[in-house]
Amino acid sequence: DAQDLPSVALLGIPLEYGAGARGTLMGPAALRTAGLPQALAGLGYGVTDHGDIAAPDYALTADLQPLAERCRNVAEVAAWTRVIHDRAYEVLQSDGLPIFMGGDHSLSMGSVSAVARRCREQDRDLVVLWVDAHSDFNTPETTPSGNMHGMSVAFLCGDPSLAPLLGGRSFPPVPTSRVHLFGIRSIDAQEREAIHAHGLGCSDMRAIDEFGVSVLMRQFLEGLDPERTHLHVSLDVDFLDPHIAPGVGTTVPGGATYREAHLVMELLHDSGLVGSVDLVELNPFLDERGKSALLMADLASSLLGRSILLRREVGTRRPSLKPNGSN
Ligand code: 5AB
Ligand code: MN
Ligand code: MN
Ligand code: MN
Repeated sequence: DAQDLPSVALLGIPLEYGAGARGTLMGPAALRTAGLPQALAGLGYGVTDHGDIAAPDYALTADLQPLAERCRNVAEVAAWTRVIHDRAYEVLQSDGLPIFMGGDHSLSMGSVSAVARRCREQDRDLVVLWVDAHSDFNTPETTPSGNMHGMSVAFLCGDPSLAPLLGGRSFPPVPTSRVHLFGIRSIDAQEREAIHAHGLGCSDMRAIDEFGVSVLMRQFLEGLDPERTHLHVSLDVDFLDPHIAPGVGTTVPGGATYREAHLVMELLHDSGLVGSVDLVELNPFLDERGKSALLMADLASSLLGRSILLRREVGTRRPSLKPNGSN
């Protein structure tokens, strides 16, 4: 029923300093051009578009100096992380489900840290579902590229070497047991060791091939406390197979199909637990006639209740995952 739907808050984050390829700064504009605000309004949500965050001034201050050698554009990324965190925290205080439209994946250091801070205040358990070809668990010490979009999960789990990025702001690190990586098929050697050592949840592409997204997603969701969980979904374009989503700088073969990706979104929607979303890494400069932008907008619609293309009704498809059947 449309009256029960919360409002949605869109925040554009035109950031590209964390990625190896330029062009993700055009991501928010492309998601709007693909019709994301209209699609969500069409589902019955009240939609507030907070516009794009303006590029902050930056400087390589003494606190960042130790990171400069191993992290590309660290001054720029730090300045962005701080302004994203502050703006996201403001948006989280007005009610509504925020969608952070990137921008490269380093933006999640700002958005998810703000969500973590808000969850602590509201006494909710933050769980992060990282839907990505990569695990983004590198640190300045282990990164093979220096690209900071490959370090976001390590930052959010409290890696001390990355803490200076937030410039004195504090947030509760996300416990590694409350991070689940989904769709992973490209991990660096030291990243793999760290993921095992820290016990992050992981449904990699091998598991998806063997068991299917439905079984894995249901297992993940069944482990969450429906009364306490705030689920943050961080969706990287490269989760998708490059044939259906070429508009990303870090394509990896063997990604999710169109239907697998929609089913993930539909199951997440049915859980009723999603409280905030990142749509990241869309690079319109590399896209083909907007197809990746259109797919990301469509997946966001599926996540919030209905596909633009298939025009199904909200919540009529399958039994709820919630024990009491409310959805
Ligand atoms: B993305 C790589 N592991 O650290 C690195 O696109 C790739 O946000 C990171 O998932 C990809 O540079 C970061 C090789
Ligand atoms: Mn990523
Ligand atoms: Mn990725
Ligand atoms: Mn990427």
